[in-house]
Amino acid sequence: MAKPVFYYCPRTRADTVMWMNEELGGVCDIKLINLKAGDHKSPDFLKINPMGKVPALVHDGVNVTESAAICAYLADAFSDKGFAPALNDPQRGAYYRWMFYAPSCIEPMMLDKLGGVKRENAMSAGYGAEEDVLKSIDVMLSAGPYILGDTLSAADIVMGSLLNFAIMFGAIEKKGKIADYVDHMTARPAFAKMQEISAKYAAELGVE
Ligand SMILES: N[C@@H](CCC(=O)N[C@@H](CS)C(=O)NCC(=O)O)C(=O)O
Repeated sequence: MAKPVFYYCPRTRADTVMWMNEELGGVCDIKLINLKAGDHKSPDFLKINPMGKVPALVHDGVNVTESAAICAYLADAFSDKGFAPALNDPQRGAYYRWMFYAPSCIEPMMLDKLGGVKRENAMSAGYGAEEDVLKSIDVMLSAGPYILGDTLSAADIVMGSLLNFAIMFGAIEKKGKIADYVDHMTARPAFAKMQEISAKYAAELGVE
């Protein structure tokens, strides 16, 4: 199998995919995209991701964009590493559920909160209200130590990364189960390796 090519810029959401890549043992070839220099709006990159955003991945002629989708894709492409439950495993439902919950509910809630956006109608806001999201996160973390109980999966990388960002930016308070979960996830060697790589490339690109 050809190596996936991962289009990466440090200090962005692409760090989530870099973390995933490190968990898998560095399975991707890295292509640096310098947001400061506008590489992401070049005609060549826009063919890969018309959004002009990182991260992106190209593998076997297929373009994959969206951080969570890329993490899920890599977990399946390297299924021998055990980051995704098998297709016939009932855990697959919870795996998909929380993998999609991160970008479709937690992130919009977080961005609305940080941007001071008030949704008048929780019924039509995909995430409902902040307290609904916090209650759901509490349910998600009730089995522990991972989303799937004893089994670590790519959903934890996506969720661990997002909750870590949410705490860093002040969108979610660091306390209780969320604090324990984020501390546990960010103590992983692959997280430290990602941070090291991100810092190295950030210094190289002058985006500290
Ligand atoms: N939903 C996308 C969001 C990607 C995204 O917004 N990336 C930002 C960096 S964190 C970006 O590339 N921004 C450049 C731009 O929009 O010009 C994902 O999760 O991958």
